[in-house]
Amino acid sequence: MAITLYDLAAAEADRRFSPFCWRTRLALAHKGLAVETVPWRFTDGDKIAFSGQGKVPVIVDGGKTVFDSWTIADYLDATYPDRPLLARPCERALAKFIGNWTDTVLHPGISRLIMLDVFTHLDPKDRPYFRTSREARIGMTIEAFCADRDAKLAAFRQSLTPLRATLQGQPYLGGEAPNYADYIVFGGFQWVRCISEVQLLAADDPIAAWRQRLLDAFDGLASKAKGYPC
Ligand SMILES: N[C@@H](CCC(=O)N[C@@H](CS)C(=O)NCC(=O)O)C(=O)O
Repeated sequence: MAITLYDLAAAEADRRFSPFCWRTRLALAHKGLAVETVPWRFTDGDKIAFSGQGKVPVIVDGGKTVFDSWTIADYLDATYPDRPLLARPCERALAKFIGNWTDTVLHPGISRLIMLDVFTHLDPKDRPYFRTSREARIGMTIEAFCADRDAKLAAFRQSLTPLRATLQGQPYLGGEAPNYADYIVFGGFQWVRCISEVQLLAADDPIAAWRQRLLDAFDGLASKAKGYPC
């Protein structure tokens, strides 16, 4: 039986843009597990109330409900040990750093470039909630937060130096093949591709070559998803 994934959607039900849900999508694909996704919007709290919290991703696997992308990755490795996402405890420990860097450096940098694009793509019923909750967090309007995007892009690209230097010397963060660390970081780039026309990376950036490898992975799962060319 397929695993059910509650997956953040924009106004168009097939525009799936959550960086956290993309981690889980790729983790499920890595395992070769069948998935059925359910589009979920920010104001659909009641649809995932059974999980006891209010954020996606949430998966339901038979009788088991699991939420939080990291907990889901652990669950998948424990339950389906073939094709591990993180093969050894030291790999998992290093992936924790990657996750924290992604959540506290990469995602905030991306937010300043695309939060307005997220807002304009949302279902109208989600917009007041999104504006109020995000503006309380950032302390200004979404429009002010995202102003002067071109000027911010150069600094954002510069902030990717450690990622670029790593991917100059190896095809994936996991080495010769992708592991969950790759999916964590890639989720951020896929968030952008699904919701914004901004060109995050120069064409000759080694990070762009890595992103393309992951867009092509699993029969083009990420590249076939609704988004913008990059
Ligand atoms: N730590 C969680 C974060 C999940 C998360 O923040 N999900 C967002 C979508 S990208 C969400 O559901 N937000 C609901 C809200 O802001 O009300 C994870 O890794 O799964």
